[in-house]
Amino acid sequence: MRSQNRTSSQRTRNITVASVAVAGALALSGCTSQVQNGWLPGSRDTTSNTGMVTDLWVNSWIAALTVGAITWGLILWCIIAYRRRKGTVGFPRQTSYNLPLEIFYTAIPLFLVVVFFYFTDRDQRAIDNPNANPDVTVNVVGKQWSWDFNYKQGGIVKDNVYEAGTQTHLNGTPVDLNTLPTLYLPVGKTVTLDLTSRDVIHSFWVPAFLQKRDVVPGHPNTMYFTPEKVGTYEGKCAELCGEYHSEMLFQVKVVSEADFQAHLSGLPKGLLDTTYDRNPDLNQK
Ligand SMILES: [Cu+2]
Repeated sequence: MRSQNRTSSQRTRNITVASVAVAGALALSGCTSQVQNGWLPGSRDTTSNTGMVTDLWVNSWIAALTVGAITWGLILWCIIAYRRRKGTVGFPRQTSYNLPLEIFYTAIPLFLVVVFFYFTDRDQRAIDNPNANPDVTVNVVGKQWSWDFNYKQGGIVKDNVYEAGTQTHLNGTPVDLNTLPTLYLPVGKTVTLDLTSRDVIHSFWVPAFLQKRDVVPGHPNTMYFTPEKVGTYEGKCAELCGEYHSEMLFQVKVVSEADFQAHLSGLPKGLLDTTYDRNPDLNQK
């Protein structure tokens, strides 16, 4: 009896040491910004929405891992505490129906789903809340296989101007970033993107902005945010849209308002409207 107690207390000590080591390692790794960011691209102040999206992502993982750790712990405990011991014969005591346990494993997952839903819905509403008077409105047009950017007059944009993107050609050598269609946005200004397509379904995706939205012919979509960090960000089409889908690359440059105005003044006047659409359904007259 005595020796058994000693081994079990030793085991408890070993488990305690191991848990402290694991918790310590986790706490230390928590210091890096990459971990705090949940391994998401960009940083939490890239746009007005990235902080919110990062928090939702990281906190969901913390909740999921906490539940996971408790579940794994209970599974291990059952395996060890109720293992078959030497000299046991026959089946263990058979039980069926345990009402408290059944209520527990129905109520807890339901509670989890409700909590996840609440926070997701709250953040989604905030992110999709339209800008009342956006400083900049750009009609981003997806087309096989590039993008057009129509800067619409209004807010701080003085004239209708456009940039017509041409397809990137991936041939095994590094892409010349300077030739990519580039969407310029002024830092700290509210931006509304009207997303439309000339042909098939595309998807506007700037990974660092943590927002992605489908670009659907005949169904305009919208994206709202305020870029908060000057920089150059990679973008791509995220919806398989045909043979050269992977060449549908673009850049977003977040610049000062002066640089933004300087860029706009160098662009051709007018808008590239639906004249250039080639949606087979819409073209049939
Ligand atoms: Cu596409």
